[in-house]
Amino acid sequence: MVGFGAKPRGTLQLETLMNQVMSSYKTGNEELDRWIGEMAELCRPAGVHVCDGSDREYGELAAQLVREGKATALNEAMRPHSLWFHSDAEDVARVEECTFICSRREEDAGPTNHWVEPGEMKRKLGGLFSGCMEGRTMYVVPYCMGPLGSPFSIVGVEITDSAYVVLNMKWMTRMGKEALKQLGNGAFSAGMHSVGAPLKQGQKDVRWPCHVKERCIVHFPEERSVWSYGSGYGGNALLGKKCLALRLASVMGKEEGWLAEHMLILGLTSPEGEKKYIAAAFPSACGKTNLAMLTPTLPGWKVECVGDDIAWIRVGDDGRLWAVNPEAGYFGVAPGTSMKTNPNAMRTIAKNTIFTNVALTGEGDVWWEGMDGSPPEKMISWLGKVWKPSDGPAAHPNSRFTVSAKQNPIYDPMANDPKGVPLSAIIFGGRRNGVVPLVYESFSWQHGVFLGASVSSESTAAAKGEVGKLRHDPFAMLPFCGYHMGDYFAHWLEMGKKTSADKLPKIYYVNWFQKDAEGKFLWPGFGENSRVLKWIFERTSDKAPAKKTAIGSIPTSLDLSGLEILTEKLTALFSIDREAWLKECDEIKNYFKVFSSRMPSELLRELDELIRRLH
Ligand code: GTP
Ligand code: SPV
Ligand code: MN
Repeated sequence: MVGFGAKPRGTLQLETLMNQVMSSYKTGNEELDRWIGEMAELCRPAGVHVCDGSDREYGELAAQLVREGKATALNEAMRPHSLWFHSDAEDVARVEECTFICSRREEDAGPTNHWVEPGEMKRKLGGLFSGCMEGRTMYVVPYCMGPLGSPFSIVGVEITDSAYVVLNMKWMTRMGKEALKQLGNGAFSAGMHSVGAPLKQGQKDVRWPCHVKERCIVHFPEERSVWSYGSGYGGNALLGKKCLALRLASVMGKEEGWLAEHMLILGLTSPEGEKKYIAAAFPSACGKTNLAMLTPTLPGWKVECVGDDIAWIRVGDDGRLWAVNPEAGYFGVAPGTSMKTNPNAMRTIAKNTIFTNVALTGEGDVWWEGMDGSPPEKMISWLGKVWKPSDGPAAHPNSRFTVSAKQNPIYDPMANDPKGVPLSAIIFGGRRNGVVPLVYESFSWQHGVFLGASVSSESTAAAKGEVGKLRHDPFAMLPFCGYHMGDYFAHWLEMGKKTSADKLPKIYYVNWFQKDAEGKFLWPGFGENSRVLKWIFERTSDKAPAKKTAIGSIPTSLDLSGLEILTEKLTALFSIDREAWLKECDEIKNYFKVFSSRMPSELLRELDELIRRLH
C-alpha cells in the first residue's frame, strides 16, 4: 500500500463529466452506467470517481484528506497507516427520528418505523439532492455484502460525496472491482448519499461537512434503494450496513424465507476440540463486538469470530440454520475497549485503522475512556480541543474504529465461506440493571421467539437521544427492521416451521449488565462470559444441568473455577423476582398492543403462559 503522502488522482471536470462517465468508464453494467449519469446530472458534482477498491486508491484518498486537514495521519511507528477523524459535534450517532421506511403502504412500515408517502418523500429528496454535490467529487462505490461468489450475497452501489465514506466502505465491504465482477449484468441495490453541503465557487470547505437540519435516511423497500442526506456518520452514511444489510435485507428475507439480523456470529471450541457456532443479538453498544472476539478465561476454550454486527440466516440443505456475516470489517465502539476487556480488538486495530471521534494523544496515537492505563497528559479531545479532565470524556461515548476483519487474530476460518456456518444456539440480550438474570434458556423455538420479541434495553450513545433509558427493542432490531414488526415476529415463527425442532438452534437470553445497590456491575463480564458460553455449548448437546423456572431454564451449576465472586452476588445474578417479573409482563403486554392485529397470537399465548407460571 502506498503511504498517505501520495498524489491524489485528478477528478473530472463538470463539462466533460457526462462524456467521461458514458464513454471512458464502463462499469460493465448498463443500468449502473445509466444511473451514474442520471445521478451526476441531479447532483452536479465537480467530478466523478468510480472506485476500484485498490490499496492505491485508498492511500491516495487518505493522503488527500490529510492534506485538506480533514483527517490526521497517526504516528506511523505507533499506529501504522491509520487515520484520526473528528466529526461535527452534531453528527456522532444514528438518528432514528429522521430514519424512514417509505414503503408504498404505511401499514407495511409498521408502528415502529417513521413513514412518509414515497411520492412525497421523493419530491423532497429530489430537491435536497439537486446540486447537492457542487464543488465536490461524486464517488461511485460498488460493494458486495456477503462473501464474493456466494449466491446469497447482495451487490450494492453507493454514490457518495464523502471520501471518508469511501475509506470506511473499503474495510467494511468487498468493494470496487471485485464487487463489479460479482454484479455482472445483474441488479444492484442503489444507495445515494450526500453530506448535504455543496461548495459554491471559491467557498472553503469545512473539516466535516454535514447538514443537521435537513438530515434524513430514507429507505424504499420495494425498490431496494436508500437515500441518505446530511450525515457522514457510520450507520447513516455507510449504506451497506444498517440500511442495506438490515433494513432492506430484512424485507427481502421476509419475502424469500430467510432472516437478516442484528447479530454477532462466533465459533466456540471446547477443550475436547468440538466446535459449535453461536449467534447473538444485543442492541447497539450492548456487547456484540466484545462477545464475538472474546478471550475465554476458562482454560482450553477458544472463541473465533465470524462477525460482530450482522447475520443473514437461512435454512440449509441439512435442515439446520446457517449464518453468514455480510460485512468484511468492524465498525466498533472504542470506549471500554482495552487489552483487559478485548485484547483481540486491540490487536485488530493496531494498524490500517480509521478512528472517528476518539481522542488524539500528544504522540499522535489514539486514546479513549476505558483504554489501558491512565489518560495521557496531553490530548486533543474528540471536539478537536486541548483536553482537560473537567471537559468530560476525551473520546465521544460513541467513538468508533473501522478496520478490516482480516486483521483479527481470531478471524474464523469459515468466515468467508459462501454457505456460512451452522448455528447451535441463538442468544438474545440487553442492558438491564436488574430483573433479567445472567442467563436462561427458552423451552422451545416459539418461547425463544417470545424472548426475542420481549427484549428491552437501556438506550446507549449509538443513537441520538437520552442515554440509559429503558426501552423495548425486540430482537435488537427496533431501529433496523424494514417492515411491520408484527409481521417480523410471525416470520420468525415461520422460520421455526421450516425444519424439525431438533435441527433448530436452542434460544437463550443473557444479561451481563445487572448492577448492585452502588451501581457496580454484579458480573465481571467480557472474558468471564465464557462461563456462560460453556453452559450454553453443553446445553445444546444436553450435557449441562439446568432447572426449570417460570421464565425459562437456568443453570444449576455454572463453571466458576478460578473466579472469585461473592455468593450473594451469584444469588442476585440468578434471582427471579416474581413481582418485578409480573410488572415486566404488564409492560410487555402493553407494548405488544402496538402491533395490534399483526401481533402473532402464539406470542400472546406465550406471555399468558409466562404470567400463569409466575403465579
Ligand atoms: P454496536 O456496534 O453499536 O452494534 O455495539 P455492540 O453490541 O457491538 O457493543 P460493544 O461490544 O462494542 O460494547 C459496547 C460497550 O459495552 C463497550 O463499552 C463495552 O466495553 C461494553 N461491554 C461489552 N461487553 C460487556 C460486558 O460483558 N460487561 C460490561 N460491563 N460491559 C460490556
Ligand atoms: C449500531 O448502532 O448498532 C452500530 C453502529 O453497529 S452503526 O453502524 O452506526 O449503526
Ligand atoms: Mn450494530
